[in-house]
Amino acid sequence: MSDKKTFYITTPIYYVNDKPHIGHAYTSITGDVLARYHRMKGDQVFFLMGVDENSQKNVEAFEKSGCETLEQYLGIQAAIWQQAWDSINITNDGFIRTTEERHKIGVYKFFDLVNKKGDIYKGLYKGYYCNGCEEFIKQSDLLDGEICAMHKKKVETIEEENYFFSASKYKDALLAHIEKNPDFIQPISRRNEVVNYIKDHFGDVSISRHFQVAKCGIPLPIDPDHAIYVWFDALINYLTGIGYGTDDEAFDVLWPASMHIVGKDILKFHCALWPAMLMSAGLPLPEKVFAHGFFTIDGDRIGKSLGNAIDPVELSRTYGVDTVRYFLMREIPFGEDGDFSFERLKERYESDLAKGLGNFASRVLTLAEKVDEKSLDDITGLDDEEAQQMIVNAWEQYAIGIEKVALDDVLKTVWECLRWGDKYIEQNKPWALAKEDPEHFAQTMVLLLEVLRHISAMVYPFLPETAEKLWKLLDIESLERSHSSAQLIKWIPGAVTKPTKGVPLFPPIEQP
Ligand code: ME8
Repeated sequence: MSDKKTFYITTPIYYVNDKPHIGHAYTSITGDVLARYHRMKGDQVFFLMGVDENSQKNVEAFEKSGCETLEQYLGIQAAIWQQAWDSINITNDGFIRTTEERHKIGVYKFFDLVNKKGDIYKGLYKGYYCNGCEEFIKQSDLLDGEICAMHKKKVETIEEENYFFSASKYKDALLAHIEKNPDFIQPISRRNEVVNYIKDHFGDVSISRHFQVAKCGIPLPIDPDHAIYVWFDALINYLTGIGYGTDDEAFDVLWPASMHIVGKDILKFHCALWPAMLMSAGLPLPEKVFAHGFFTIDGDRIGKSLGNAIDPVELSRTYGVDTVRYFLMREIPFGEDGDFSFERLKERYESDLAKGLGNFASRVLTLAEKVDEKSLDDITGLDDEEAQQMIVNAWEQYAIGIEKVALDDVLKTVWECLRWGDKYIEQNKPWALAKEDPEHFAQTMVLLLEVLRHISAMVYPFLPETAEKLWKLLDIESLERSHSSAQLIKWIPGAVTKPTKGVPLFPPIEQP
């Protein structure tokens, strides 16, 4: 693990017109796994999340909500989203709402720079608008000439006088940046999609809507009858959430972001419009944008209208927070889409968690309790080269997987270690050694406890509750509290001296 550095990571700010579903949880948990990993590594981490409030769809939801004011509705909804993340153990350091004053201050500062650069002009927009995407759409992207391909709904036809951002000025610079920085768009498989979009479709962008149609939003400083278009406003959250315009010192430490995590649906906003805006304002670009695939439910798109959205908070109440986190992280193959089904969730709980991790931990801890306490830190004569190498290799693979955000691969690596441990137990039969050769038995258990200690650290970013339970059973301090995490990946046989058996980590689930 490298020297301490700053790691600033973000998720999209979600619309609050409904409560979170497992698709949002997937992005948020991905961010959390990376944030926790970097904290464990000793980096200075800032993990920003938030909510996108200046959107017409929030206004529509408010009108149906029975709340007295939009402000009241947004306040209730913002709290619901933050609480949802707390309840699935998401450790975001900041939470930004785009109706906050600090956001408005930063947006004005940013707009001023872009305007002074000569990149804002007034023009006529004639075309199509999808409320679901909050986006102006080209006819060539519509199905049957009038249907949004993403939301499967009829788009609005509009003709408006709007303010535009001269995004096309930055087309060549954007393409050059992507060419020069092969890591900018991740996974690589998505890069061509963005390059083609920039070459064929990227042009000047309307960045305002008249308040008569927008109904909400931050007034445009140069024409207060207009609201700043939601995407132009929303993207700036990545700056205002860390102090842009209000706390320059904090901002300078953290910007540019190490990584924006987004779903594939909003990749082009983050890899085309956003960098063009930053170029115009003279700010450095984020290091990476990672776009993940989408979850379907039993093969269908997740949607309010389909009535199939699964609440991650309720799901966690039934199956456990770590189960939900594990399942979502394990089920989507790197860069692809994945499907959610309760059958798969239960299968993975049984095979990977109860029979896999839970069983291995219980075997090791039950046997270890039988060793005379004094012998557990005696490592003379320990033949552990193969185990040590296995763990060193696993950490290497782990770090590579994290770097690529191939989190399912990272988990596969951890489960390889478990399998190695299970095989070691089968081959060395410690229960027999306990009777025949107490010294060899103690050495075998020293080795297995060290493997389990490493596994507990490896699962921590994904399964924080389980890791905490394991640390208690292993009688080692929590990584977060101990701040000695640089020691983490070292092979230290004898580190565990007072293990206890405890209760099963993954007991049978009580069905609802
Ligand atoms: O687009 N599978 O907000 P949003 C995986 N406010 N991830 C999913 C998903 C699914 N089925 N459904 C949603 C917006 N997501 C804007 C963002 S950022 C400056 C502004 C996740 O509430 C995924 O991360 O529609 C996707 O990009 C995001 O939720 C869209 O959330």
